Amino acid sequence: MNIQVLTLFPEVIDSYVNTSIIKRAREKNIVSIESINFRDYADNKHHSVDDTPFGGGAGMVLTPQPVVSALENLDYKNKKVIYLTPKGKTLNQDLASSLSKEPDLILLCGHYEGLDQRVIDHYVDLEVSIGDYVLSGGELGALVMIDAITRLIPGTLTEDSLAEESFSNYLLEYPQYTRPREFEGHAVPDVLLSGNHKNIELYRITESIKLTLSRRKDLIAEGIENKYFSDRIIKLIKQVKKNLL
Ligand code: 6GU
Repeated sequence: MNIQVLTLFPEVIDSYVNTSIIKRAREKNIVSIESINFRDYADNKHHSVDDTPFGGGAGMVLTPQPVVSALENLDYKNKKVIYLTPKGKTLNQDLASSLSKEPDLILLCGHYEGLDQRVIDHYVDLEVSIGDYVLSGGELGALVMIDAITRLIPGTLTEDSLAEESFSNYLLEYPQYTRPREFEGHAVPDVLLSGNHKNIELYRITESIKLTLSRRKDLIAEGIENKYFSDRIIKLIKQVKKNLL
């Protein structure tokens, strides 16, 4: 997959995508990520990219020309253009999963009061938000999307770690422990030290179900609605609800 990020702050994007799992995915050529400063496409002497809003009001609006020139330079017609904005469709695991199958994404980051509506209307395919709060610009949204998408592309993670993750199966992940066996008087659950893999698996699924029922009942309801759970998991959910486990 190729991801191109149009931003006034490319260094913000570059710093995070040169770290950890995304860095490794780039090195393995699973994903290419390029940040582009659309200020470089401003055709005025001062490389200015914003102006006051027609009709008045606070703040500045990004002018269409630099953004559109940058998009044209990127052959945007053959790519999915996404604008990061609090007005967009809220990112979730399903949206990340469907976007992870796109060959080419262009992520457009606004700043100030955002983009001129004509750019959104005529150049943007999808508007995405990362949650119900307002950020100063789209860069954090773009990075959140890049992270969520990259880890879903085959080869980035091992099959096992992907399957075990929260949300990938409508259940929050079970708790993890490592050495030492006892820390500040708190012991690791005995079952994890038992070496009995069937019991460990049952303990983990049960803990996942308990945690999800207490924190995110909506995920369980969604998993049931999408007929995601096996008969065994459904039975365990019922038992946990009845306090039998
Ligand atoms: Cl993607 N951008 C901005 N500026 N604010 C947001 C957001 C994105 N998602 C939630 N709030």
